[in-house]
Amino acid sequence: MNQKDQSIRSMVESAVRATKITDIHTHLYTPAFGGLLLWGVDELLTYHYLVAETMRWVDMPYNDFWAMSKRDQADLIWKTLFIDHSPISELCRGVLTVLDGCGLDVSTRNLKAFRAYFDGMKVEEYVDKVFETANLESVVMTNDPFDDLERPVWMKNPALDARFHAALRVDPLLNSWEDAAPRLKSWGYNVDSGFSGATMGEVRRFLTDWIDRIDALYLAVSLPPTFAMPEDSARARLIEECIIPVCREKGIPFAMMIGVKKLVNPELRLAGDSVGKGSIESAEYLCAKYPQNKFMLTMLSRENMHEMCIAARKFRNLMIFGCWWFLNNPSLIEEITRMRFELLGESMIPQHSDSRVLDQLIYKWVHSRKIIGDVLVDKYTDLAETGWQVSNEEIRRDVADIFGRNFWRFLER
Ligand code: HDL
Ligand code: ZN
Repeated sequence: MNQKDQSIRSMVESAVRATKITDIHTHLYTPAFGGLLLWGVDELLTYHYLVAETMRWVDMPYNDFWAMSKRDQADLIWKTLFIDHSPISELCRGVLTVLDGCGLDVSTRNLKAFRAYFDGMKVEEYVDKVFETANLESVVMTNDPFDDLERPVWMKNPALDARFHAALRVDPLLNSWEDAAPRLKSWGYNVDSGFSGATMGEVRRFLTDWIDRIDALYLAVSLPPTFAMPEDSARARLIEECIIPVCREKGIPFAMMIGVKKLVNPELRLAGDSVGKGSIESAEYLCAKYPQNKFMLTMLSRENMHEMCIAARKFRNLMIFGCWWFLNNPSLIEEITRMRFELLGESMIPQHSDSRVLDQLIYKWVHSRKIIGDVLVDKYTDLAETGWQVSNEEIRRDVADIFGRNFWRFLER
């Protein structure tokens, strides 16, 4: 590697390592939400991705697994995926990256010792340690007013840790309106599932109340591959008559997360969802019809990635983000990030962690920083080969943009 290339690599690695990240989509909670915040090695091991991988090796009935204690589940997962078979899947590797990041000696394979480390840890102390190790500025939570455990906490106006921002998640409202309507009614919103009377205005009031209550940075929903706009459906009416006007009035983005096939194997519970190719036309329709609105978009199918980049080239009110869920693997993160830099330059958000367990912030960002950094080295090296000299300040500027500033600027637009 010549001197010029070496200096590019060292500048990029330093910038990528030093830049604090805004993680724009997670399932984490501040400690004020109590047990809703998951952390520690047994939560890491029983994360639903590892459950799915374990159940491929064992023949026990699913319900027997679900009847086990979390510790027994973790023991089974550890034995199956780490001892009986090498932990080369991204999720298993992630567990080891976290343990190593906490300064534990992974070579001992001593789960008892790993547990002792977490048993001695206070959650507030561990939040600080994880944010420092992952070098994070802040995270955005996923906040669901239809969640019976989460809603009561919000109603007591909890004191939030400033590193945790809120996003309003409305899957039940948009994807199961028939069930959501009576619940809204029970909360004092005068709605009717047949959309009669004041229903649309009352749904807008519900959205506004919750955006204000949680100070939501954006409004989000996960959508099936069959999601279509325009469409003669409750979901389409609620999006065009409630979500769009409220988001425009509040100046916040509407984040669509398209491609989830819910519960293809219900016995796997949270691990039972699958993936399907969505329709980019639906996102293009909304971006074109509502130029005053801001839209964020991530999709779950690898086959949607290229058209998502092209749609972003067409609409400056569209911010694409992340290598979501089944795309959050090194080979796909690299492929998608290269495609995005080549088609969009830095005007996108390359990654979010989607962390459900606090500790995952460590591994998801250690792994993604490395991959994104390596792609950036190639891109700057390509420039150097034309004679274009990129400065250290410019590299730090670009990395700050993709690791947080693009998000915050998009919110301000
Ligand atoms: O709907 C979502 O936000 C997804 O990220 C799901 O939570 C999914 O189960 C998940 O955990 N992905 O990582
Ligand atoms: Zn998620």
